[in-house]
Amino acid sequence: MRHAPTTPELVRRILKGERVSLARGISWVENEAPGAAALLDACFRKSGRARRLGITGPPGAGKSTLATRLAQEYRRRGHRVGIVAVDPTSPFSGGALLGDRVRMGELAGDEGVYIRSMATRGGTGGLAVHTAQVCDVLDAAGFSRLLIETVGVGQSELEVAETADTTVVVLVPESGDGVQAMKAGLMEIGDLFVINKADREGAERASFAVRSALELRERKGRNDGWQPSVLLTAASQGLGVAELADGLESHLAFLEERGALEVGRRRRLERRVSELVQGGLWAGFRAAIPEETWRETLDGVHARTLTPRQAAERLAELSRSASSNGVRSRREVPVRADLPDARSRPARSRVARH
Ligand SMILES: Nc1nc2c(ncn2[C@@H]2O[C@H](COP(=O)(O)OP(=O)(O)OP(=O)(O)O)[C@@H](O)[C@H]2O)c(=O)[nH]1
Ligand SMILES: [Mg+2]
Repeated sequence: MRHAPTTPELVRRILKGERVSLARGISWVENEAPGAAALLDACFRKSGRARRLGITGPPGAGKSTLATRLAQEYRRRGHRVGIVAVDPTSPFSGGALLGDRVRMGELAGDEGVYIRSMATRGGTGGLAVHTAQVCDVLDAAGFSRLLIETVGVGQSELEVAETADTTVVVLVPESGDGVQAMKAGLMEIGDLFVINKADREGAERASFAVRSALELRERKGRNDGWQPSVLLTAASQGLGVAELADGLESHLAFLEERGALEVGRRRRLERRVSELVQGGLWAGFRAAIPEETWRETLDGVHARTLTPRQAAERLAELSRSASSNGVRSRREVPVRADLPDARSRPARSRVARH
């Protein structure tokens, strides 16, 4: 493929599962290239069959190793497997990508596995939306199990994990001591828990600590009837991996039987639409405000002559009139003249509505 293909051509090749086209299509999505929207629309219509499995946990817990082993296990069960390794910490996919390539090297040459590393990008949707979009492309291309690996250390990572149908939290024996102090978010998103590196000391104790923490979670009323299991694995030796695949499949079956898979998917789609709307509105809003106005307004807030609420209202008003007058009049919008002087108002009413 020397020349750039047209979007319909590329979509056709992706749906046939052509790897070079898949790589190109995913790059379009990541870079928000001109053809990406049409490509995503076409792929989205063909998606919905794959099961999306989140694999998250602290750095170095063995997520990539486990994903590699899990992919092999799913291959034995007749699935085609996509792995999306998300690295939110680096703006370039340098080190992490290289590391994963080495670790996931065992999968090289298998046409039934596709591995992609993603790094943080700005853009309209944010990382979670991009990840979901890449999964749509892989889903449309016929990969039936998608493993989404992300380091569970911050909000955006939790959001990525939440794009999955089911989520595994990978811990290590040493995590046991810190479970009570562990980020509540990580404990709450897990449908299954894995103590990896069970070839080391303390795996049983860690497993017990996680179970106790999960009982607390249940008492807080977060239980949906599913009892998260806690499994032991030694991913580097492939131990416990078949049991993990069984556990994942049980959870998917549990969700399906109760209609909860579709309820969850609907909720996630709603979130995706909301994020896109918010991103689009923000982009339009920001583009309508000249840089100078933006700066002056923030100066006003900093000097406390404007409250944040007043600033936001004024900017929104300016943005609205700029877009209704069109680009032509953007510079003509009287930036300062039409702003009532905040200082002339009594201080109390300025803050009263916060
Ligand atoms: N002893 C032992 N080491 C393991 C096991 N699984 C993985 N490792 C090692 O742990 C290190 C980290 O493994 P990765 O799979 O890269 O972990 P990760 O969670 O993907 O790491 P990041 O993506 O960097 O957060 C590697 O050196 C692995 O070989 C295991 O079951 N036992
Ligand atoms: Mg990794």
